[in-house]
Amino acid sequence: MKKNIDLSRRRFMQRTGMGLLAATAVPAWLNAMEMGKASSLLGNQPNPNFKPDVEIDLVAQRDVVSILPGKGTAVFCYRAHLVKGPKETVMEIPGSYLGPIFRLYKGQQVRINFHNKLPEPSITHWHGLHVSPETDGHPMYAIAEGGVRVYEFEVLNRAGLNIYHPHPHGATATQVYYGLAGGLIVNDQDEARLELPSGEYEIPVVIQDRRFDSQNQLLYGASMHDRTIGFYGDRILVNGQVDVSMDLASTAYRLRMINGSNARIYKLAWSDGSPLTVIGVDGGLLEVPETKPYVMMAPGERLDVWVDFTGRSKGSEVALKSLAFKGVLPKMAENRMHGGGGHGMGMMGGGLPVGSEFNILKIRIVREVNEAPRLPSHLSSYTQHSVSDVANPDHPIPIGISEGPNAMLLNGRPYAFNDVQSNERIPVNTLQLLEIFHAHGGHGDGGVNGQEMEGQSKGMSAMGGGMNMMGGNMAMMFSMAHPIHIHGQQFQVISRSSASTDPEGYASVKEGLISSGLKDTVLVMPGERVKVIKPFQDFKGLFMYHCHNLEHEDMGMMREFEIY
Ligand SMILES: [Cu+2]
Repeated sequence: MKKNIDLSRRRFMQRTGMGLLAATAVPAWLNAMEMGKASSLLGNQPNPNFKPDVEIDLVAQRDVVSILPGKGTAVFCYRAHLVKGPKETVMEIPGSYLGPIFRLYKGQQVRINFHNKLPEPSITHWHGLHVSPETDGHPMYAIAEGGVRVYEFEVLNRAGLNIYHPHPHGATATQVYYGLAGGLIVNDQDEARLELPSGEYEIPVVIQDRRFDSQNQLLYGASMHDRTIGFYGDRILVNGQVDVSMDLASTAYRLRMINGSNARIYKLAWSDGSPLTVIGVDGGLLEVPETKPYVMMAPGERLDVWVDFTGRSKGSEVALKSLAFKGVLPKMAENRMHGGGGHGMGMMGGGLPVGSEFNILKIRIVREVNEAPRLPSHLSSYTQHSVSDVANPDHPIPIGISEGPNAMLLNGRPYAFNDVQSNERIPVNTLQLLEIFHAHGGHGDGGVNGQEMEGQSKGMSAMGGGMNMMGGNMAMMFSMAHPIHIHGQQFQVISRSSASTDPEGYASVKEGLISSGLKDTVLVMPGERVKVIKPFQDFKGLFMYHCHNLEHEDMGMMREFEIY
């Protein structure tokens, strides 16, 4: 009975959401023009010819929120106000430092007025959205305190879960760490037809790790070691809260998961040994559901997980865990973490070593329901490309990872604005093959073509003399896993070579790497080579690609493609 009410409410919400799309848009530009007169738009005037279906004021500001018992925690956070559009566009997560979840529909015209009220420059990137370079949150558009940037775009993406977060060069890691991040859901008609769990049965699960001092304040250290392996917290937060326990019903749920951590990689599994059912990844629904014993999730990645608690009795509990694994850290750091050499805060990731086992989220069944929607056997259709479709089947665009004590590089070069190399220039409206690999990571075979070798040798000398002497074994000591994120349209992972530098570590994560679906962030294990096919359509200009270990990104493991 309850279920029927929920289902009809769900259909109603879907109808109203979609219905507003068709309704005549009332221009909101008058309102925006008023703002322009009143404040400094810094050349970012709204376009009077742009007719938004949705308009949001988004503010990055300081706040104090309650995370631990006692004293409040000072944070940076996104707060939003819906100026125009369906009510469900902005869904607050009560009490959280996380920004509200935005819910947009494919085809909507969206205007977001971003106000920076932080005491430092910032800019917002829509991780996963296919938008123009001016709208993508490139670091060159960072605005100072008091500044405004107006984003106007059409939602071109298919249904999926995306992220909004800061992208100022050199300060992304700290701004995200202190709280700036939010989820951005896109819905479309193909997805709506599946009638997946929605409303209270669709739950955001944003996973992060943080460290607190004795005054409940966020601790962030950026020692050389922290920068090299990334910064790890010793408390796990879900949706901005610690020790989260959710009271749910014995029915099916859709968990919309984001790894919003700076550096931590999770090996997600259910505590009772049930397999995980994955229905979607970064770029939306898979073709068919996949069941996995566990799933690896790196910073910047998203997962759409189906879970059905039917048959569980009231009072029963299950936890979402991260299981033990190895092989993602440089050998030197991993030995130190697991070697029992102490638990110093700076060196060990606090009391929660990377790859250790811990609970993320407890779920308690508090209501028995005897019905659940059925998991669809077919979820979505999208164009699946093969190498014969790409413009460059024999010359993949290289993304060569090189890491050293204080030098995190791509294709041998640190990030520099407008430093585009010949192999980073890509003609618009083409489909390209890209190969991501460890340039010094074990095979000793370096690059894939001459262009990349040229870049690599420059980078090697930039790192200082010692690195030039590195043979395969020395390089392996620094080799670690990197989640590589490419801005713009999602890509297909078409092949992964099995990593040979650390077979034991690789075996502990291998079954949890998902290669199907559309991705924008892919975890590349030490020694691994990953080939992807990515479209570069519609927009010319500069688009970033970088490591989504945010400490690495800020250290310069970031480059840009110029689409021409
Ligand atoms: Cu990295």
